[in-house]
Amino acid sequence: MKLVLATSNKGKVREIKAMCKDFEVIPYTELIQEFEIIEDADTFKDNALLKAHAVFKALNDENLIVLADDSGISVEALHGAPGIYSARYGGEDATDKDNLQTLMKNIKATGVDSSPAFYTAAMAIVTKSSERTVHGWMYGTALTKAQGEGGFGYDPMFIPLGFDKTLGELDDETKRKLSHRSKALSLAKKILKTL
Ligand code: ITT
Repeated sequence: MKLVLATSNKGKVREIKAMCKDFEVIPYTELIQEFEIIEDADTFKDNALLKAHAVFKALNDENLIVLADDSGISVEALHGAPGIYSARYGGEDATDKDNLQTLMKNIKATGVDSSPAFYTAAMAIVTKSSERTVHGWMYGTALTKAQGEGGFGYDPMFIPLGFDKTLGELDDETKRKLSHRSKALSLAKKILKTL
Protein backbone atom coordinates (compact mmCIF):
# COMPACT_ATOMS: atom_id res chain seq x y z
CA MET A 1 0.00 0.00 0.00
CA LYS A 2 1.24 3.48 -0.92
CA LEU A 3 1.12 5.92 1.99
CA VAL A 4 1.86 9.57 1.28
CA LEU A 5 3.15 11.62 4.22
CA ALA A 6 1.85 15.18 4.43
CA THR A 7 5.02 16.51 6.03
CA SER A 8 8.24 18.20 5.04
CA ASN A 9 9.89 17.47 8.40
CA LYS A 10 12.78 15.07 7.70
CA GLY A 11 12.86 13.82 11.31
CA LYS A 12 9.21 12.74 11.10
CA VAL A 13 9.73 11.12 7.69
CA ARG A 14 12.72 9.14 8.99
CA GLU A 15 10.85 7.91 12.06
CA ILE A 16 7.59 7.05 10.28
CA LYS A 17 9.45 5.18 7.52
CA ALA A 18 11.33 3.13 10.11
CA MET A 19 8.07 2.24 11.89
CA CYS A 20 6.03 1.51 8.76
CA LYS A 21 7.90 -1.25 6.95
CA ASP A 22 4.66 -2.87 5.67
CA PHE A 23 3.78 0.18 3.56
CA GLU A 24 5.45 2.10 0.79
CA VAL A 25 5.95 5.43 2.57
CA ILE A 26 6.50 8.49 0.36
CA PRO A 27 6.83 12.11 1.53
CA TYR A 28 4.49 14.25 -0.60
CA THR A 29 7.46 16.40 -1.63
CA GLU A 30 8.67 13.48 -3.76
CA LEU A 31 5.44 13.62 -5.78
CA ILE A 32 4.65 17.33 -6.01
CA GLN A 33 6.34 20.63 -5.23
CA GLU A 34 6.47 21.50 -1.52
CA PHE A 35 3.89 24.17 -0.63
CA GLU A 36 3.05 26.15 2.48
CA ILE A 37 0.16 24.95 4.62
CA ILE A 38 -1.13 27.48 7.15
CA GLU A 39 -1.63 25.52 10.37
CA ASP A 40 -4.12 27.82 12.06
CA ALA A 41 -6.35 25.31 13.89
CA ASP A 42 -6.61 25.23 17.70
CA THR A 43 -5.69 21.59 18.28
CA PHE A 44 -3.09 19.06 17.15
CA LYS A 45 -5.93 16.96 15.72
CA ASP A 46 -7.40 19.74 13.59
CA ASN A 47 -3.96 20.82 12.35
CA ALA A 48 -3.22 17.22 11.34
CA LEU A 49 -6.54 17.07 9.44
CA LEU A 50 -5.82 20.39 7.79
CA LYS A 51 -2.42 19.17 6.53
CA ALA A 52 -3.75 15.79 5.36
CA HIS A 53 -6.65 17.38 3.42
CA ALA A 54 -4.43 20.07 1.86
CA VAL A 55 -1.97 17.46 0.58
CA PHE A 56 -4.71 15.05 -0.55
CA LYS A 57 -6.28 17.83 -2.60
CA ALA A 58 -2.97 18.97 -4.09
CA LEU A 59 -2.00 15.40 -5.09
CA ASN A 60 -5.17 15.15 -7.17
CA ASP A 61 -5.18 11.33 -7.16
CA GLU A 62 -8.18 9.68 -5.53
CA ASN A 63 -6.37 6.39 -5.05
CA LEU A 64 -3.79 7.76 -2.65
CA ILE A 65 -3.90 7.57 1.15
CA VAL A 66 -2.43 10.55 2.99
CA LEU A 67 -1.14 10.59 6.56
CA ALA A 68 -0.30 13.81 8.42
CA ASP A 69 1.42 14.20 11.80
CA ASP A 70 0.94 17.28 13.94
CA SER A 71 3.00 17.17 17.07
CA GLY A 72 4.70 19.19 19.78
CA ILE A 73 5.93 19.41 23.33
CA SER A 74 4.01 20.79 26.35
CA VAL A 75 5.90 21.92 29.45
CA GLU A 76 4.25 22.10 32.87
CA ALA A 77 6.44 25.02 34.10
CA LEU A 78 5.19 27.00 31.07
CA HIS A 79 1.55 26.04 31.60
CA GLY A 80 1.55 23.75 28.55
CA ALA A 81 3.56 25.93 26.15
CA PRO A 82 4.68 25.64 23.42
CA GLY A 83 2.12 22.88 22.59
CA ILE A 84 0.60 23.41 19.14
CA TYR A 85 3.04 26.32 18.64
CA SER A 86 6.14 24.08 18.99
CA ALA A 87 7.30 24.49 15.37
CA ARG A 88 7.57 28.28 15.59
CA TYR A 89 8.41 28.79 19.26
CA GLY A 90 11.71 30.52 18.43
CA GLY A 91 10.13 32.84 15.83
CA GLU A 92 8.64 32.67 12.33
CA ASP A 93 11.71 31.20 10.58
CA ALA A 94 13.09 29.41 13.61
CA THR A 95 15.25 26.32 13.12
CA ASP A 96 15.01 23.28 15.40
CA LYS A 97 18.04 24.66 17.27
CA ASP A 98 16.40 28.10 17.77
CA ASN A 99 13.26 26.43 19.13
CA LEU A 100 15.30 24.23 21.48
CA GLN A 101 17.30 27.19 22.84
CA THR A 102 14.16 29.31 23.30
CA LEU A 103 12.38 26.56 25.22
CA MET A 104 15.35 25.87 27.52
CA LYS A 105 15.77 29.61 28.18
CA ASN A 106 12.08 30.10 28.97
CA ILE A 107 11.97 27.17 31.38
CA LYS A 108 15.10 28.49 33.13
CA ALA A 109 13.46 31.93 33.40
CA THR A 110 10.73 30.41 35.60
CA GLY A 111 13.45 29.57 38.16
CA VAL A 112 13.68 25.79 37.64
CA ASP A 113 16.25 23.54 35.94
CA SER A 114 13.73 20.98 34.77
CA SER A 115 9.99 20.46 34.46
CA PRO A 116 7.53 17.66 33.78
CA ALA A 117 6.62 17.71 30.10
CA PHE A 118 5.03 15.58 27.41
CA TYR A 119 5.02 15.18 23.67
CA THR A 120 1.77 14.80 21.71
CA ALA A 121 1.36 13.43 18.19
CA ALA A 122 -1.96 13.64 16.37
CA MET A 123 -2.17 11.76 13.10
CA ALA A 124 -4.82 12.18 10.43
CA ILE A 125 -5.48 9.65 7.69
CA VAL A 126 -7.38 10.99 4.69
CA THR A 127 -8.67 9.02 1.68
CA LYS A 128 -11.18 9.98 -1.02
CA SER A 129 -14.06 8.85 1.19
CA SER A 130 -12.85 9.00 4.79
CA GLU A 131 -10.93 10.88 7.45
CA ARG A 132 -9.71 9.35 10.72
CA THR A 133 -7.53 10.66 13.56
CA VAL A 134 -5.48 9.06 16.35
CA HIS A 135 -3.21 10.35 19.12
CA GLY A 136 -0.13 9.26 21.04
CA TRP A 137 1.71 10.76 24.01
CA MET A 138 5.12 10.42 25.67
CA TYR A 139 5.70 11.72 29.20
CA GLY A 140 8.98 12.77 30.78
CA THR A 141 11.11 15.70 31.92
CA ALA A 142 12.21 18.78 29.99
CA LEU A 143 15.70 20.04 30.88
CA THR A 144 17.29 23.48 30.58
CA LYS A 145 20.49 21.96 29.15
CA ALA A 146 20.74 20.05 25.85
CA GLN A 147 22.36 16.61 26.00
CA GLY A 148 23.22 14.51 22.92
CA GLU A 149 22.76 14.98 19.21
CA GLY A 150 20.31 12.19 18.34
CA GLY A 151 16.65 12.48 17.35
CA PHE A 152 15.46 15.89 16.18
CA GLY A 153 13.69 18.99 17.44
CA TYR A 154 13.39 19.11 21.22
CA ASP A 155 14.85 15.61 21.78
CA PRO A 156 18.21 16.73 23.30
CA MET A 157 16.32 18.38 26.21
CA PHE A 158 13.76 15.61 26.88
CA ILE A 159 14.24 12.64 29.23
CA PRO A 160 11.49 10.04 28.83
CA LEU A 161 9.89 8.69 32.00
CA GLY A 162 11.90 5.75 33.39
CA PHE A 163 15.20 6.81 31.75
CA ASP A 164 18.12 8.97 32.86
CA LYS A 165 19.25 10.08 29.40
CA THR A 166 17.71 12.44 26.88
CA LEU A 167 16.29 11.35 23.52
CA GLY A 168 19.36 13.07 22.09
CA GLU A 169 21.51 10.48 23.88
CA LEU A 170 19.28 7.41 23.53
CA ASP A 171 19.33 5.48 20.25
CA ASP A 172 16.62 5.65 17.57
CA GLU A 173 15.38 2.17 18.43
CA THR A 174 14.68 3.19 22.05
CA LYS A 175 12.76 6.28 20.94
CA ARG A 176 10.79 4.13 18.49
CA LYS A 177 9.58 1.92 21.33
CA LEU A 178 8.43 4.82 23.51
CA SER A 179 7.44 7.73 21.41
CA HIS A 180 4.20 9.65 20.98
CA ARG A 181 4.69 9.08 17.24
CA SER A 182 5.03 5.30 17.52
CA LYS A 183 1.97 5.10 19.77
CA ALA A 184 -0.13 7.14 17.34
CA LEU A 185 1.25 5.20 14.40
CA SER A 186 0.43 1.80 15.87
CA LEU A 187 -3.23 2.95 16.07
CA ALA A 188 -2.99 4.48 12.58
CA LYS A 189 -1.70 1.17 11.17
CA LYS A 190 -4.81 -0.62 12.47
CA ILE A 191 -6.93 1.84 10.49
CA LEU A 192 -4.71 1.62 7.39
CA LYS A 193 -5.09 -2.16 7.33
CA THR A 194 -8.87 -1.75 6.99
CA LEU A 195 -8.63 0.58 3.97
P1 ITT B 1 5.12 19.46 9.13
O1 ITT B 1 4.04 20.42 9.57
O2 ITT B 1 5.53 19.64 7.70
O3 ITT B 1 4.77 18.03 9.44
P2 ITT B 1 6.62 20.68 11.28
O4 ITT B 1 8.01 20.50 11.77
O5 ITT B 1 6.14 22.08 11.02
O6 ITT B 1 6.45 19.76 9.97
P3 ITT B 1 4.62 20.45 13.37
O7 ITT B 1 3.86 21.62 12.90
O8 ITT B 1 3.86 19.21 13.78
O9 ITT B 1 5.66 19.93 12.27
O10 ITT B 1 5.55 20.90 14.56
C1 ITT B 1 6.14 19.99 15.41
C2 ITT B 1 7.21 20.66 16.27
O11 ITT B 1 7.46 19.83 17.40
C3 ITT B 1 8.51 20.81 15.52
O12 ITT B 1 9.22 21.93 16.03
C4 ITT B 1 9.25 19.52 15.87
O13 ITT B 1 10.65 19.67 15.81
C5 ITT B 1 8.74 19.25 17.30
N1 ITT B 1 8.62 17.80 17.48
C6 ITT B 1 7.57 17.01 17.10
N2 ITT B 1 7.84 15.72 17.34
C7 ITT B 1 9.07 15.69 17.89
C8 ITT B 1 9.90 14.65 18.32
O14 ITT B 1 9.53 13.38 18.22
N3 ITT B 1 11.08 14.98 18.83
C9 ITT B 1 11.46 16.27 18.92
N4 ITT B 1 10.76 17.31 18.51
C10 ITT B 1 9.55 17.02 17.98
